[in-house]
Amino acid sequence: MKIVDLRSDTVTQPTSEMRKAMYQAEVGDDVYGEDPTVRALEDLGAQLTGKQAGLFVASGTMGNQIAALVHTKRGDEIICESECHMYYYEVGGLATLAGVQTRTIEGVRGVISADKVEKAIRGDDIHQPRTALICLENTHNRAGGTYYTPDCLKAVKVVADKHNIPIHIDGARVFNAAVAQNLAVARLTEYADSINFCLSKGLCAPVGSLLVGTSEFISSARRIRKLLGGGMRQAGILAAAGIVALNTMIDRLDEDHKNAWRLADAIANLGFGIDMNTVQTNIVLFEVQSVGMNAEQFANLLENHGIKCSQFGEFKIRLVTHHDIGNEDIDYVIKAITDIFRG
Ligand code: TLP
Repeated sequence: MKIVDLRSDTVTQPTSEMRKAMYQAEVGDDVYGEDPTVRALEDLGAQLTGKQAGLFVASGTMGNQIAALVHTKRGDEIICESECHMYYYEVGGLATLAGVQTRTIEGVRGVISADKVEKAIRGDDIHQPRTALICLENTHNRAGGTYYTPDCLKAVKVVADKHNIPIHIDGARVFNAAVAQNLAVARLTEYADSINFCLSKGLCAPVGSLLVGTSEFISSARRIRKLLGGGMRQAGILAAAGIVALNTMIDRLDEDHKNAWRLADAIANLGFGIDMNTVQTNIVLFEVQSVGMNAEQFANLLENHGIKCSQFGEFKIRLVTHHDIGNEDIDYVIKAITDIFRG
């Protein structure tokens, strides 16, 4: 049976150019700082995002948690959106690793406003924790791949500077945010003190993320990465694929966005619950309650057609488009969902 895997863009296979680059990569012991391919990837990531330095980490989760550990002390508080990945999906790492508590704010389609951020910042009061970090997610996964504009980021930065609080961006899919707005990614990273972005999602590298920031931040982050067991040795084998990802896979994200839109439009026309305003990049979130099903039942019916999805709550389904999904796959999925809808 045909399989169409829309669970996530993390399922993407490395391209043949990546496999070749991995085979040929010049490597060394990266803990000694001697892997030229890792160095080249870190420099490329820093340059693209307009930051001084970069650090290759095993995953987006590791990059985000390292950022929290560098920016905060135990007992501090961080401000973040109520369904952001760092809070929702990182195994309680903020509490167990950094020992911080979260002050969550509900965003509008995942975006938190400068005004709400400012209201959540703690005052100088002996009873209260110190607000040590503001975390923003761009694009926002659970909100449906929605993005922050440079203006929104700038407004949060003004507030952050006023209170002397750093900003970390979980930019797992920040290149999707940049491509969707037709912007250089540096326009979305300039207002952040640190950014983590994933190579292993829509950009198709097999493993890894990059954490970028000032040289001082990255040298602290490098120590924390070692603490977490993330000091990898001949990691250039992996970094080589990351370089191909950054050089060749960014612009094509637009195709994924177009496919997501086409899929979402068909789903909307059938009468499923979907907010088309959230369909901004490569994620389609919709409700199946309106067709009298829950997410599990709907996912099982999709599975009968060989279509894999993610359940995002009792009635919500998430479909993610990516490099390994072509136009004909989208046609196939639309037909299957139409058949399911018509019973
Ligand atoms: N997200 C995964 C799952 O963990 C939900 C997915 O399939 O979307 N930040 C954001 C915004 C993410 O979406 C993810 C992964 C991460 C961080 C973590 O990246 P990894 O999986 O590399 O640790």
